[in-house]
Amino acid sequence: MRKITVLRDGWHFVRRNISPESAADYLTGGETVTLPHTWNSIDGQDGGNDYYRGTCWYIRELAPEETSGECLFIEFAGAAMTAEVYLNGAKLARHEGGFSAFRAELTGKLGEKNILAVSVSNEDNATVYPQKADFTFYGGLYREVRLISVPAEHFELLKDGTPGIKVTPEVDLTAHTAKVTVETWHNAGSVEITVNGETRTAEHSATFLIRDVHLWDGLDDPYLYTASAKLPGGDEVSARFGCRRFEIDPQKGFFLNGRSYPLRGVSRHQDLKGKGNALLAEDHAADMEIIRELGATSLRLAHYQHAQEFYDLCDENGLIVWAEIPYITMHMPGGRENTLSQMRELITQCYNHPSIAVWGLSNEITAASAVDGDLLENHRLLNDLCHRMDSTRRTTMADVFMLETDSPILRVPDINSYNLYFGWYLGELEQTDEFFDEYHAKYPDRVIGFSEYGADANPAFHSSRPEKGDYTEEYQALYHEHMLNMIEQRPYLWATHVWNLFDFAADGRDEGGKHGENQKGLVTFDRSLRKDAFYLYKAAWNKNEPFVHLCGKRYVNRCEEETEIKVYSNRSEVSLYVDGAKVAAQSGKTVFRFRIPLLGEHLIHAEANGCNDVMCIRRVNEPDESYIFNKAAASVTNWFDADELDPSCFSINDTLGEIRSNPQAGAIIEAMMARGASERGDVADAVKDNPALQRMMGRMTMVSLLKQSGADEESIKQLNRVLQGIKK
Ligand code: GCB
Repeated sequence: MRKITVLRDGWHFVRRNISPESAADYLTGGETVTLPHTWNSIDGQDGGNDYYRGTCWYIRELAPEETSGECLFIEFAGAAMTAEVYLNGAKLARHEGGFSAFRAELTGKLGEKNILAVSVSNEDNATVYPQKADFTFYGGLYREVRLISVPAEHFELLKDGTPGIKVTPEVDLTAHTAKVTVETWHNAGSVEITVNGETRTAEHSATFLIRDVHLWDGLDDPYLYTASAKLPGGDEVSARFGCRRFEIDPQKGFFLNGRSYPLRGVSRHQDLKGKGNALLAEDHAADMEIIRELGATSLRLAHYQHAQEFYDLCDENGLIVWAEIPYITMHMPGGRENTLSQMRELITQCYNHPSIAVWGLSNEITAASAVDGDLLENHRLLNDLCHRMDSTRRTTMADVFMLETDSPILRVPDINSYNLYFGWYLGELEQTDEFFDEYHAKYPDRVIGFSEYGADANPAFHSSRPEKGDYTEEYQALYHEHMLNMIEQRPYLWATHVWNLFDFAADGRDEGGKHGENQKGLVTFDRSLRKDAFYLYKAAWNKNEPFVHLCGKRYVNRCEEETEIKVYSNRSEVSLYVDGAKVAAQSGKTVFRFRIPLLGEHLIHAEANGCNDVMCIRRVNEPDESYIFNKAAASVTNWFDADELDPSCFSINDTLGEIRSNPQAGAIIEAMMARGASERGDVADAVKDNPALQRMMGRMTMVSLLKQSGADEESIKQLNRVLQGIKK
């Protein structure tokens, strides 16, 4: 029999590096912690890019009853980022990669007293990914640690954290059958494998035929089967699996079980305000509830392997998943082996999940690296590895917007996707539409998707004239209205994922009124508030729960004679009531806009097929300053147009490219832009020298770049004065 003991309590935590020999000294006194645990739950979320990245230790004495059994293994579900495991001072294992599980064997190494000491490090280095990315690299034993006691004859436990059983269902939609191959790894003479009530004895693997198969059919019916395997000595493993068929067409997008099934969804990071990445099962379940409410069909689980509990939830709830490794932003020549081992572990550990459709090779890897031979080779090796380990799934990668579409790197994965932030960081919303139209026209036979898009919003900020870069809830909503429409008109996009479902920690960021947070979430970091844009997607995607949502509930004080009331709903008719009287009704889809005069304080009520929502707004005489992030810039809208400019000299109306072509003017701009990039965190700072990005920015006027960066009035005027002093 297999016995699993979760080692939750009784860990002694040392917040610095110590020698393994001295670990026992820390069993008394000091800090005791309960797992899951991270040491960066506070300093990794408060901005400043100054969270502790170093080595810490977790020490625990194993009780005799915990170590019983013939063979004993220890399993770490996640140790971020590099871990070394010691038993009574002797090293048992080292593991590089903070997101995959690994195990070590304790059999034959146990003594009378058993002291387990684990060093965990999230220190920066040049070999273990991720090293440069827009999220906090929390350190710690942030998932469960378990002791697994098994008989002498047992399923394999060490190799790449394997579950010991691999299930491959192949569905024949016409015959309505599934051929299910079950492979196992063990040290016994034979194994009994059972699928769907049928049992076979085999050396290692067996094949079954399920007739009249019950399909795993996405959100509608995510039916799961179980395959189990048992050794004569009693050790047993099992895996749930789903019988489904995925197809991806360059013209028609994604197909599930032979029917068109557009993958429309969101990305998720595994962290939570105040807890970091040390999530409990209930935190994962609560996130899944929000995803179900949204009605997404797909999730991109970025940018690394997520917890097994979460892939399980995806299986159970019928989500279709993009899984990936943290090969991100910057290629490290010394990191090749690590990308391969992280991919091997991802596939080994996640293979059986029916929800997973694609393996992601990398994310924006050319943002801070050139496409050279080494980077290409690394991708080819990863791609081949995926195909060798899994012939049933496709590979993909998330390309950075400035990667040329004819770059050879795009030919490596089976299918591609782009992360595009036009209308947020750079450029206008419509450039997204143009990008995909051009790509699809140029490469009609290539599958293309939209792996990231989003805009930051702090729900404290509001405006009736939302603009790119203002961090208002209203601009985020407008941005997503555009994107939703763009996507609906392009069914060939094989998958689209909003960046991000939740705000998340990026300790290097300091913007939009918050420190250390990326605020592109549709829901706040603590999950307490759904921003308006959340309801836009709910209106478009959730087919089951009728609802109506009034936008702008937090935008109470409005300084205008007439105001827009915007309603998101998945019903086709919406009625609007002001102070109890019906003022309008509208038929339509998803977004309903009304305009009403503002006289004083009003009770607004929207109704659609019995669903209701209410809010209070009021007219004020002065703009509510608390709604404005960049007060200085907002108060001087258009001041510049009135200025008299000398056309023979430079001004902020010139493009960045024009200004740069002059050495004197160019040097001033260079220094200013470097400062701006560092406020947006590590990644902005690292990519600022990318040639394609520079080219794209070169075409924009200085004034639009400044507006977007949130520069204040005095700095803008000052820069203009300086530029006006430089002859063209
Ligand atoms: C990206 C990255 C993601 C960032 C995001 C952003 O392209 O892939 O990790 O968080 O942009 O918000 O800038």
